[in-house]
Amino acid sequence: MNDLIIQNIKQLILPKSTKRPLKGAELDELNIIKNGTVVVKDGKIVYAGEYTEHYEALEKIDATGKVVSPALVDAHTHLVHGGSREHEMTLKRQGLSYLEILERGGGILSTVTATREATEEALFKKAERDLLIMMHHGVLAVESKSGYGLDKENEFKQLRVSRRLQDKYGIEMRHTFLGPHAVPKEAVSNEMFLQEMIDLLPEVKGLADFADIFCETGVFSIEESRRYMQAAKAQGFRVKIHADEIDPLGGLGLAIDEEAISADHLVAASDKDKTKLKHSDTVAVLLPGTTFYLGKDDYADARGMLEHDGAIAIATDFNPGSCVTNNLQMVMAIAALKLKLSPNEVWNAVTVNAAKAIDVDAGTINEGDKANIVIWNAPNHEYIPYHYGINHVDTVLQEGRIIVKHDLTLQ
Ligand code: IZC
Ligand code: ZN
Repeated sequence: MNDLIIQNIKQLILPKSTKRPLKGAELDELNIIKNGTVVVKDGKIVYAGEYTEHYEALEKIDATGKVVSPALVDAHTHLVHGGSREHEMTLKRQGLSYLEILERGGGILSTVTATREATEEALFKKAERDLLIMMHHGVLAVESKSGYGLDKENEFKQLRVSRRLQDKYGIEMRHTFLGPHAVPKEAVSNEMFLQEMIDLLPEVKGLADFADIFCETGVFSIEESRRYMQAAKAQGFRVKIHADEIDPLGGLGLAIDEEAISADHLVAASDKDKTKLKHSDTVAVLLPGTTFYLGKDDYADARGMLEHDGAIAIATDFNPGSCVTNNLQMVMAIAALKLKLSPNEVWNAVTVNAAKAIDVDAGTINEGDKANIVIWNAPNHEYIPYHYGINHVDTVLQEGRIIVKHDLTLQ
């Protein structure tokens, strides 16, 4: 006997199961079934498709008027961090830029101080709360970066917290070592600090899946980033890069040359680098919530990247400085409005392609997949990025078990 059947689904969203990320025009293709049915047994999908009465199950959920989709994937977050930076809003109002705040020892470096000061337990509690908020918003696969320790003890502390969260909640997670995220005050030189981080890589191997670097003016150069990525690959890591977020240094081209699993941000990526996407499976992870939060007018050229047959994904970049939201639905709205993505493109970008950007088996609910499912309080898939800034989740099922149920009843 099956465990669960979800019946009368107004729109059942079924992203394609593929080995490679969806590219270019493929992102606008999404299988949407009217009056769908989903059947679950032993935590896995037995059937997802058109209405049928062929199956029986112990439990039944009536999804009349609702959308059902795979749980979302947040492919770029700085989930584990100490403190907060609300005081920077005043500095920004006074006209200081993100990089100017960092140059003055604020920004990332103030989060480094708070993260170093926090006990592992305190960091765990804070990140746990933020992870639960993500799960309440329909996310069941998360990438989580270090990068606020900038020394062995504290980078490892962040990565341990990240792994403990995965153990506790059993969700799909990938852990990323971002030792070269900034140059700490005590460093003698960029060069020596980068070498220190490279020397940590063999030991990081047991804790992290990916190695990442912040390639930006005043942080790490293209040459330094190449050196780090090649050293990480030699240690068996897949690599990622924070590339062309503010200045066009050429990080996208480097990522493609080094066969990075993803290149993230890309607001200032050059046209020449964008054309290279055509022959690459490196996923361009776009973070439009960050552009919005930094108050910029120019967003990443998502349409251009798709025209060049690129693979794109969308993520929150949740962090305490440049994008302080862990609501991926909000970022879906910004992607629709500012990156000019169609609803189909937005959904593929936060499910199947986001999963490819972090190499997790997630983002689809086709036969045999884990039953990580969201039932949405929305009449169609376009509605979710349209009615922005709120949580549309009705129910979240993790491996077929209800873990979140929202209603608007007052106490
Ligand atoms: O804490 O500001 N861009 N790293 C690179 C960040 C944003 C996170 C932060
Ligand atoms: Zn980031």
